[in-house]
Amino acid sequence: MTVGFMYSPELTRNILREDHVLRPMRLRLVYELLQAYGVFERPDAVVIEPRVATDLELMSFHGRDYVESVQAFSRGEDLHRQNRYGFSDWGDNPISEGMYDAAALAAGASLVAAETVWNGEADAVFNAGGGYHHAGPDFASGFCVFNDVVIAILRLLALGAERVAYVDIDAHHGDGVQNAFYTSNHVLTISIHQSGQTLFPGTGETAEMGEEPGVGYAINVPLAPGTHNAAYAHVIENAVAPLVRAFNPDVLVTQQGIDTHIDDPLTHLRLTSEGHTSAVAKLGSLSPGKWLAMGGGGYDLSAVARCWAMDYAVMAGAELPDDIPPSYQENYGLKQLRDDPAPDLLEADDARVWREAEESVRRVRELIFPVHGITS
Ligand code: OKP
Ligand code: ZN
Repeated sequence: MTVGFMYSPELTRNILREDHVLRPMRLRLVYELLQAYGVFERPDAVVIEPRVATDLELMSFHGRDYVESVQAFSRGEDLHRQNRYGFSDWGDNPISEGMYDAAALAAGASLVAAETVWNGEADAVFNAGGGYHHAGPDFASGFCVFNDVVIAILRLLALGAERVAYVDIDAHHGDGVQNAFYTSNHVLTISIHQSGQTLFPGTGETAEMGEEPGVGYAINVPLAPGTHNAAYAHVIENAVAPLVRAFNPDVLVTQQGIDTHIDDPLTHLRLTSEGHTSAVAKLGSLSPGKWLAMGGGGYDLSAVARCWAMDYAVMAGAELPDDIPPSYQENYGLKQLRDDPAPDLLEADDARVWREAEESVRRVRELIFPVHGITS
């Protein structure tokens, strides 16, 4: 079992705006935590250097005009045109110097990760600095400039993959990836998220299920605010896992946003490290031996550092003791790797969490399972 971790200090540098909630230094926290635990001393745990994606590679999904515009904006040119492409000084997608290079490097990292997994040089690779699932062909959205996920999946298909399963456990709906493959039956997209009724980007209802010939190959599992480990495990077990098994993918791609965490400032889900890593472990058990894992959202730095380090440990089969190594404790003040159990919800809130989770499972089983010949 060889497991890669995409890393270069360059991936941690681009500041979107001083007050922006997405802080690229979070990736360094993950890397240094794994290093402090000595994980990279294992012969099977390898750090892989990313490269910058070329314009041509970016244009496998994005329009030429968009790619060239992002390049110009990044140099401070043509800024009066930025609003057309989803950018604004005050909003989710501000323009920063070096934005193009950072987004092209994130996409290049996902390409290297995809190629490494497809070639069999590694059984699994984690590109924690990727997972920009909202970007569209001609616009930036939700902190995402280039959709490295779509670009990586397109590369897998070009290399010969016939079936790619994409499972997105970020708290937000993976709309950009879903839409890119909405009419395809070669890419199964599954997104589990806080319902669009209460969270950006507002989409991701169970009724969004793909269009010919992709009907039944886009799956959405919306969840109520307050959703906790137990309800989350229930939907993975009863809606997601049977579909991935029946689809029998050549490659598994996951987006492991950790903004589902109870401490995340942007969402209202209540997962702890236990709920998140159990979900990742379950998904990993469905991998056909080729697993491309990506990061995604995650805006509480402690949750990001600890949970993504644990994700990589799951992938590499490494046991991490709960006591965080002293060197890391001194630098960042984190002491304990795993979260304590979350406090219980009020009874009425818990009832709503279960009702909505069960309703989403029921709808997926009713609408989607028959397409895949799963009887339940
Ligand atoms: C990105 B990812 C209203 C606020 C919306 C955007 C959140 C993007 C999340 N304009 N904020 O999926 O974690
Ligand atoms: Zn998110």
